[in-house]
Amino acid sequence: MVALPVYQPRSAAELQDAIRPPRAPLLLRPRLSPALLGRLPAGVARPRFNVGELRTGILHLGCGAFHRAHQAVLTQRAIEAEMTAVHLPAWGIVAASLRTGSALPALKQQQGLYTVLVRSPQGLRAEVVGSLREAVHAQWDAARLRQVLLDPQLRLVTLTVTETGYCADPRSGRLDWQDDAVRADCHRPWPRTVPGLLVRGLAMRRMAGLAPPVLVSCDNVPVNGRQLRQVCLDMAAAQDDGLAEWIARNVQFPSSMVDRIVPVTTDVDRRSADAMLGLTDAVPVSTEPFSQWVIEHFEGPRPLWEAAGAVFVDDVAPWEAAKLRLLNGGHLALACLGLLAGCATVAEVMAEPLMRRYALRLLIDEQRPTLPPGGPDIRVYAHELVERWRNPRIAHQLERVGRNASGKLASRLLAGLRLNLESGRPAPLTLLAVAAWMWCASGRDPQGGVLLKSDSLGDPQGGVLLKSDSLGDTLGRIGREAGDDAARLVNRLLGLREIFGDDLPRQPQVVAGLREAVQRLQRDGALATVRAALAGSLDAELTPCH
Ligand code: CS2
Repeated sequence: MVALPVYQPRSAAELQDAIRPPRAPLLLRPRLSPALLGRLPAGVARPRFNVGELRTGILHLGCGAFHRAHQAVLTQRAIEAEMTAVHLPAWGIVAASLRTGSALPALKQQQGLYTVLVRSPQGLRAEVVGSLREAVHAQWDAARLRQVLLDPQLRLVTLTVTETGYCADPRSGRLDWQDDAVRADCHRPWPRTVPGLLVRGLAMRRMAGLAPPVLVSCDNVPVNGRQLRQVCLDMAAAQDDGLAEWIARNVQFPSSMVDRIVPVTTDVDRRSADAMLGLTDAVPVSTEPFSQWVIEHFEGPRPLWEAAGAVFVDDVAPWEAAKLRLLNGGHLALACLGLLAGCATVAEVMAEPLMRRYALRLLIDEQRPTLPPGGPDIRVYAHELVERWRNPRIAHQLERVGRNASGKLASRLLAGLRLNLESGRPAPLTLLAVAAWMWCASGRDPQGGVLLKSDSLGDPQGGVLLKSDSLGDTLGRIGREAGDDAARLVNRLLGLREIFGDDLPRQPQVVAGLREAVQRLQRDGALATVRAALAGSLDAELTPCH
């Protein structure tokens, strides 16, 4: 017989804790799992196929909430549209986490199942997704990932790894050899960066005589397919010229534009999912009703995504530019101005009529003229966007939207600014957004608002946007050195070539416009500055167009 250790409480309180019956009946709800799908209430949508029978054909890199609320949902619908009584298309997804992998244990426990909560102003609906068949970590489960990369059935690799995942030098678009992780990947037994992993996988398939998968980027990066191709070719060329040639000849890298607003999952979402399912789901995702995917045509087998609403086009560029400059550019502007105004979420900012006017004017007057033809109807899109941002059921944190803002500015706000300057069009609202970022990036907030509400009040490093920025240390130092001197702050930040290039600091109207806007933000606060910037602008075009 094994002698069990005797439990000896150290105090009466500890004894009470130890013998108290478990409190929350919620915890007694069984975990969501394939075996329990039949127990879901009628109102909860679920996969129409037997998830246990679904074979995998897609590897997805970046197992975050966005992928689970977007491509995985469209893939489920595509499978359902194509399946017959005797055929289940093999489009299950293996999702690989590259970083924290915090959702992995729960996803593994739930055998890949999770709930998508669709929140609209009218209410909430829930759908259980079963297209994600396996969740792995790119490092901890390296042996399994190797198997997946060598699976002859693997046809597609999709990616949501954020801008930084491409390891590209922002100025040249080439692989950034200054990055230690990139250099190390050429020698490591198992790579860590995205280009490193992809090139290793492609090399393995070439050696094994297998066809390469199609690599589909789903990140908010301009011409994302071309960007992905470039970093993969650079990584391959550093290892083996033959491999680089083979990739250039054989691998397709279609660009794609993805769109769906997906805030970070909160306890409220977990409680909503549990209540709707009658089961416990530790990793639901919450999102808006809108969803869009525009993909460049490519050859080879793929899910019937068009049956799920995806659109295939010859050229994604106009769609991508519209999405990046309107949605993501607008988001960034609202995040910076909103944080300065003491708001916490996009919906809170948009509840303010003045900010709705600002958003529409920014999108229609200043971003629209910079967009190439061939994409969406910009006026309709802009009005729809404002309605999406107003959705009071979506708590999209400004801090999250502004995460790593220094890496987002160029494609989202500065690209349009440059085109406006070239055509001699003034862009005061764009400059105001950039000034708001500068003021946020300085880590200072004269109103003592949200910007410094963190633990380090009074410390310029405490600016919420700095914590998450890859240039956070540099920005914090510049902010401290500039103190309250707006002109100095603007000059020093404009000197960051990786953000502003060589051209913008040389444009007198940019320097003067930014200085004036930062001074006003500093003196009058965000809302008064926005009001002054809008004074006199005509609202004729702002009537909704349906
Ligand atoms: C946001 C995006 O955080 C951000 O940068 O602008 O995540 C945005 O919500 C999505 O691109 C919407 O499709």
